[in-house]
Amino acid sequence: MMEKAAISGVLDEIAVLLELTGENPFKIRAYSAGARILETLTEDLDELIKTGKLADVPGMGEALVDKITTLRHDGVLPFHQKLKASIPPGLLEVIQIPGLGPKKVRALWTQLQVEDIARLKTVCESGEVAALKGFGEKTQTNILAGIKNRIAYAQRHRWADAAEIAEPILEGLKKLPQVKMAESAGSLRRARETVGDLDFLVGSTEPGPIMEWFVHYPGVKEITAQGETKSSVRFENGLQADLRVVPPEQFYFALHHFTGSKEHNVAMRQRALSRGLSMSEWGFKSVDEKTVAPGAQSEEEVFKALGLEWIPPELREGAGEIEESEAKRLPQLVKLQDIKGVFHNHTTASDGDHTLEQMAAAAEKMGWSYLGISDHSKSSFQARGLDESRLAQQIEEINKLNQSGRFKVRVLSGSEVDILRDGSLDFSDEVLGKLDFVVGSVHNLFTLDKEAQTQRIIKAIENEHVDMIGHLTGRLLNRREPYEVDVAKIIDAAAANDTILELNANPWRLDLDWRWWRRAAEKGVLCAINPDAHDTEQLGFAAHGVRIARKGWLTKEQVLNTRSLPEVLKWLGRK
Ligand code: DGT
Ligand code: CA
Ligand code: CA
Ligand code: ZN
Repeated sequence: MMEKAAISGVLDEIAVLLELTGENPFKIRAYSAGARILETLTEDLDELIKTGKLADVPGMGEALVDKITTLRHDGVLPFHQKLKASIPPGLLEVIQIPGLGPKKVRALWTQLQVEDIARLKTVCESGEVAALKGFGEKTQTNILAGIKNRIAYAQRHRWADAAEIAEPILEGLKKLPQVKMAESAGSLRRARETVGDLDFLVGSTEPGPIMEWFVHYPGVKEITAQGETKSSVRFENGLQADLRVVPPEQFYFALHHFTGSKEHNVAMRQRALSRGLSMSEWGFKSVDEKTVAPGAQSEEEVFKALGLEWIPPELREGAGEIEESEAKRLPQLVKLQDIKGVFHNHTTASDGDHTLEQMAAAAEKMGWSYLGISDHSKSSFQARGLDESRLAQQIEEINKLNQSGRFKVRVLSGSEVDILRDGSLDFSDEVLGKLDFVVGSVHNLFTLDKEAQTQRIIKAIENEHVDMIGHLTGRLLNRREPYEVDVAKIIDAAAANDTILELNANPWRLDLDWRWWRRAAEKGVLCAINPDAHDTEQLGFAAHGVRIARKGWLTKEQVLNTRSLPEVLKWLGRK
């Protein structure tokens, strides 16, 4: 059974589709009118259908009654589906651009073959749109701006980009004299890989000046809402931010609420209710209104009032964290300070920007005791991958550097060796055997079918020289989807062969995804947090990796590079 609102949505879409196909205006109007009538109908729809009285409603023709009846009962309408299939799917996106109605889109489609946004952009840039009757320069410029905003506004933002904007704002807020406490909440605080919008929360009794400061913050491009205690702004890159100011005594309840997630909040609220408390962003209220509900001077106290230990924000996804907290079984999450070194980094020998020495010096500055170098192998020619003789030369250089005693950090010689189509590796076992460690990675043939891709990687996992698998799914956030691979099967194979799965800490990748790690660790798979640094600065990506590892419930013990150099060497020599 389809809801009334959904039915009227379909009718509206039919009207748009008809207009795109160039149907006559009366027919089009009948559908949009039908949608309006349906929305304002006060009588029971099923009753009207059953008694045949729907046809008596002014404006309802027989055709409309039929279609509404079918939608109500079946939830789909063949007429609508056929109509939709007759139109390039991209056109429905084109029509979302501000200023483009069905009539204009039809002109673009029939005269300039615009079937999607990409083509629309091309014909705007070439000036063909301006030349079209009824369009002109100004319309063309507006369409281009609309396309640009659409991309920027629709996209979620990678965590690192969002954090870069959020950090100075939070610091600025904390310095305002009226501010008692301030925090970032929402998905940023929960360490999601991408962030929809920022959520700032402030405790204060004097919101006015705080709001003023916020909406005039440099970099704010647009104020989308300004109220007494809540404002929203948009930045240059399309990211939006909400600021809420609450009285200090409500702050920790609001912080908890706006940190989310929604699923976590729902579970917390249920737990509160079972204890006679209703819970909201304002605080607790006793349901019987006889007992006094507890307040909270910290987030710990919010949890404590419900018999729980404080739950790290990274874990608040409604995935059993409340049960674990109740049982005092929450994991001791890995910390950045636990990291003692990293594997998988590149130098100028392949596609890195800094030399071996520069990378070693930078690793030492990070306070690490080992640095793995794994440049590309020969098949990755576009990344200037090393062949056997250049690799032998690099091993020699690394040995010399280690012996020279110039750095306290021990450099480990490795390779990010390409996994070939059939799962064999770009170097022979003999060559691989000379390295301190080996990362096996897929860098091509992303379109292999799932079964073939999975078998390919499993074969590499089974190679005794392969210590870890790099960026398992190949995803680039907002840019490239992961390729098809059976992650559950890979996890089993990694566990069975004592092969590590990398947590690639590049903020574009964060691959393997946090959603898999708890399961992987439970199966006994060890993690390595790998910056995959292509310059000295990117060694700092390790922090992103640690954040995602925490989000994946990982403890120090489950991450190889929290171990000391001797322990790591022992592990690498395990086979
Ligand atoms: P985002 O912005 O899409 O990356 O994700 P969040 O989690 O930051 O979501 P947002 O900004 O819409 O809201 C922030 C938090 O506020 C959210 O995580 C939980 C809380 N919240 C918002 N709407 C609701 C709701 O309808 N119900 C409940 N229980 N909590 C909500
Ligand atoms: Ca948010
Ligand atoms: Ca928000
Ligand atoms: Zn790679």
